[in-house]
Amino acid sequence: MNDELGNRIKTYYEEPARVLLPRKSWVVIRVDGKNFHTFTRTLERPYCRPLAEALDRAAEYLAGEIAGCAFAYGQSDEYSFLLSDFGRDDSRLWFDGSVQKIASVSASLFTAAFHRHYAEPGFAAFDARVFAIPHRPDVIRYFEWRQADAARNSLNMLASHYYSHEALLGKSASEKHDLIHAKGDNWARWPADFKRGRMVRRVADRWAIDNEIPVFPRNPEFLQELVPPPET
Ligand SMILES: Nc1nc2c(ncn2[C@@H]2O[C@H](COP(=O)(O)OP(=O)(O)OP(=O)(O)O)[C@@H](O)[C@H]2O)c(=O)[nH]1
Ligand SMILES: [Mg+2]
Repeated sequence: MNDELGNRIKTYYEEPARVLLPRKSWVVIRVDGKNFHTFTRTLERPYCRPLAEALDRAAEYLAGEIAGCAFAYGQSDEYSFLLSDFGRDDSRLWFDGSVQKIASVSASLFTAAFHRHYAEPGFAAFDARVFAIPHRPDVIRYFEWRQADAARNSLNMLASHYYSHEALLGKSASEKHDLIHAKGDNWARWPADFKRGRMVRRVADRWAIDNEIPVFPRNPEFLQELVPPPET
């Protein structure tokens, strides 16, 4: 009876909700702080390094757990992981490409690792989404897009450090730069990791943080070398 009931539940209800990612594709997992606008309210602005470092440690840990992880890129309250199953015909995607399993395990491992390294009170949570990108140039564009977001976020954070929300409404990026200059500061002089984001990548046999990554479109070979080539 119990087997029958279990089979019924599984075949009627659980299996139809099992979504699998395609094999032989690039896969991105993006983990993002849930409601960090509120969680970070009391943290240092425009850039809270202990927060960034706890995110880095969590990303280092998760990169080590993900089968076939190539690298991870992080900025603001998010980290994106690139993985693939290329080069090994017998290999499977992480969790056989099960969307629910990958997303839920990524979010929970990242949250647990973040809290191990982040001592402040408060309870952070992260969501995760996972998707395949079958077209290699779009994998490169994906990371360029997240890095452009890092530049926009850091400019907004710095501008709102000096000006009210109302004073910045409708202002273009170059107007925000001018307003920051008027306060004697300069976005360009802020550290690279604040403006461009950070990377977790393999150095020798271990995962390491890179705080000095280039602007991707200005150094196209940087991502070209990190994104796995397609299988032929
Ligand atoms: N104080 C501080 N806040 C930061 C820093 N980095 C990121 N944040 C905050 O993190 C937020 C991230 O924004 P989002 O991910 O778009 O929004 P969210 O509030 O997390 O909402 P959801 O992601 O939709 O759950 C920003 O609005 C900032 O307030 C930092 O270095 N210092
Ligand atoms: Mg968020």
